[in-house]
Amino acid sequence: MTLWLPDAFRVAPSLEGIRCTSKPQPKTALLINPFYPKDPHASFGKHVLTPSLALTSVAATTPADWEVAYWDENLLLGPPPTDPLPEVVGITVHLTFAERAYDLARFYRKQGAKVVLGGLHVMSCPDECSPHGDAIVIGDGVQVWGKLLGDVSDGTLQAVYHGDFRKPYRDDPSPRRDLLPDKNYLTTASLIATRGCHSRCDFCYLSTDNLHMPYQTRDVKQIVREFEATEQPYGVFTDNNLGSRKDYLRELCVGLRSIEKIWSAAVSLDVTDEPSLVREMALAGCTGVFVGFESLQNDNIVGARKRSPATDDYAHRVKIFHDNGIQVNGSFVFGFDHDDASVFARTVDWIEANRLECATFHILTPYPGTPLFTQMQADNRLLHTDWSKYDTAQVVFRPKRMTAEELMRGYQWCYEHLFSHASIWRRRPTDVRSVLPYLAMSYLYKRSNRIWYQVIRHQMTAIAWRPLVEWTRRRHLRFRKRLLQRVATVNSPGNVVSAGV
Ligand code: B12
Ligand code: SF4
Repeated sequence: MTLWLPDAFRVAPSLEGIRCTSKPQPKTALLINPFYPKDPHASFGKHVLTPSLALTSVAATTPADWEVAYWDENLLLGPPPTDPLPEVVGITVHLTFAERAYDLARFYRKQGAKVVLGGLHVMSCPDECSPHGDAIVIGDGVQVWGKLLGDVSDGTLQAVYHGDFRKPYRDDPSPRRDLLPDKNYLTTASLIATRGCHSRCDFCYLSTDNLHMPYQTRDVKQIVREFEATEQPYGVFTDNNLGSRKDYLRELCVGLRSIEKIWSAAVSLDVTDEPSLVREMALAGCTGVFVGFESLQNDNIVGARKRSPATDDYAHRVKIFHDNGIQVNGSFVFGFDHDDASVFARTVDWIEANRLECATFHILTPYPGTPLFTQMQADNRLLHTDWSKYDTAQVVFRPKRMTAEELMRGYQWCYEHLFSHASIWRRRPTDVRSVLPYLAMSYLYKRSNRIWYQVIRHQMTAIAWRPLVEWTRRRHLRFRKRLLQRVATVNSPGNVVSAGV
């Protein structure tokens, strides 16, 4: 089935014919999040749910005598600004949009700006990225951005800067969320409290060669202050795994409880080792979790070296979240070596049986620099290294127990099936009071890509969504009161905001 994908979500804005008449304006910097093509199987709403913190974090260390601006090409606002021409253009680079980042770099360098490249792809493939920028930053940009701009002013810009993720994370300033176009996102309260993860799955970017990212936490009071300052009812924790240190998560929940906002976060399933912690999360405003289940087969989990409860315990763990009114957005990966063509129907059946409110599917993707990539390369299983296709929606390697075509078709079938009316209905919450909000979420968020396109294009995201989010927050506050009073049985409140990125 061919799904609807408008050009604006398929191709980046053209840079052809844009000429800049002014010279680079000294001490001005522009930070760009490049365009990437959208997967029509998933909700377009996902891309305006909440911004990445990469550039706002870096922006926070801009020297006081510099001006800094932010541009996200995925907001469909046209080509990035050139008037006045910034002295420095900083671009974040991921493998899926590396080519677009290089196009932007070429364009701005031609106009006379200095281009700095940073981000995950620079970390894993510095040699590839280096020729495209005047400087590259490997690792933490927060550590080096201020110095780098000083070097530009002094005429001593270096080709390579290194930012060490082992430096104390607590010392980082708050991200510059004030630079974000507030009306274009569902929430600008992207939050981050921790860095790293207690696990190191073979396929995860955290396992990239030479990446040393110990698990670190930020000051709870600072996180709470930042969340409050956003004046947004709903926040999204962008942490890789907010649940790696349960004592810290508990402390964070105590801090968040008083501000009466709602939030979602990615956590590993082992937070449910302590059901009382899950309850604390709910009482602190957690309405949804994004959980990397990855696979329902233990041999795949062990093969990927993921620390996880046994798969036959997954259902029980999901129930712990549901019992505390927390929606579960499950993430599943297809194409592991023990997966055959039966994996798709089995996974969808399980999702329905356990009434997961939402799920995201990914085709196994070996990111460069990870053990998975090294292994696939050694086994000659990679089909190509066209990074633009390494977006977890396309098959880039030879699977073991099915063909690449079967894997692709199975992945598409799962999305089509999950967003069908029948599946949405089958996964409705058991509590009748929650059915309507659940249906609203499923239809408005997941089945309304044509509406999302119009909403995004006309910069209506905040206006259209925030009243619904505020309604959810109020429902959640009422639910919290009941949860506090309750001893054993809990009814889920249902939410209309997504259960995580
Ligand atoms: C928010 C988010 C999103 C948002 C916004 C994405 C966007 N590009 O605008 C949404 C929901 C839309 C999204 C979608 C997807 N995402 Co996403 N996302 C994230 C998430 C949760 C948080 C990003 C963040 O804020 N990080 C915190 C910042 C501070 O860290 P950072 O980005 O590494 O930046 C630091 C350095 O790298 C460096 N730096 C970065 N940029 C720059 C630029 C300059 C100039 C300098 C000097 C330094 C610098 O300094 C920063 C401060 O230390 C991350 C997980 C994570 N915790 O990072 C996944 C993550 C980035 N996403 C990922 C993926 C796979 C996707 C999808 C492909 C998933 C899918 N199939 O739909 C899509 C496609 C989007 C795309 N092509 O980019 C992967 C990327 C893996 C990889 N190796 O590339 C990650 C790492 C998740 C994971 N654990 O696998 N995503
Ligand atoms: S649990 Fe998640 S964040 Fe942690 S290493 Fe595995 S995939 Fe990465």
